[in-house]
Amino acid sequence: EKKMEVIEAWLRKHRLQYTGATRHPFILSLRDGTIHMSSFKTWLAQDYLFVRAFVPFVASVLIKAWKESDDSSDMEVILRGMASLDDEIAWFKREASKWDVPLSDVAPQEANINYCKLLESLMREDVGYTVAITVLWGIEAVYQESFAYCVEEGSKTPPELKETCERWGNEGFGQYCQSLQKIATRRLQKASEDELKKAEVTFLSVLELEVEFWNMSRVNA
Ligand code: HMH
Repeated sequence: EKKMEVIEAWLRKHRLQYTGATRHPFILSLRDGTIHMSSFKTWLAQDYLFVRAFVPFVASVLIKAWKESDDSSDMEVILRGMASLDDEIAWFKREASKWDVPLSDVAPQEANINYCKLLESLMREDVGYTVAITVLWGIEAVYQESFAYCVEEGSKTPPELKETCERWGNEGFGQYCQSLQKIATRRLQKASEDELKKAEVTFLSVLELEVEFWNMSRVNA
């Protein structure tokens, strides 16, 4: 009998938290077309700031892969993900100008600051590759699962917001998340009890921070 993979087991154990992060009211409103443009604009500006902080985090995971990984293809997966953030930042700028969202004077809100603080703490040298790659998977997987829900059959997402959903809901991004999950699974299989615990706790923090992040865009928030 095959032992259940670590991530598979976590997703069962923390189903509620995972669903909370991937089926948030913001995403439900994007899918059913009731989203307020002010919510979307808040998310857009805050996520632009988040992605700028996310780049150095991904770079730190790349460095850990180079130092600690037993498989040279890990680095290539991470590098591809990092490279696509270049295009992503350009997309945020275009999208923001389309909606008249001035990116130059947005201030990060508390939820965003807290999330970026977690990223920064994980960039430290004493945080191992296993924890870091697991977190990278978790962060990307939440967006993939969330936006993929908005591109499914039956979604009533407004046409002008479809491109946003496609960005994280497309097949290629799904494949990237699968690759990250495969790497994380491989590493977690060989991890110590301490590393496993730290990875699980940090994954749960990511889920909470994602919920808080979506909450910023609540009407009257
Ligand atoms: C808050 N989580 C947040 N923003 C993102 N862009 C992603 C995950 C995926 O990159």
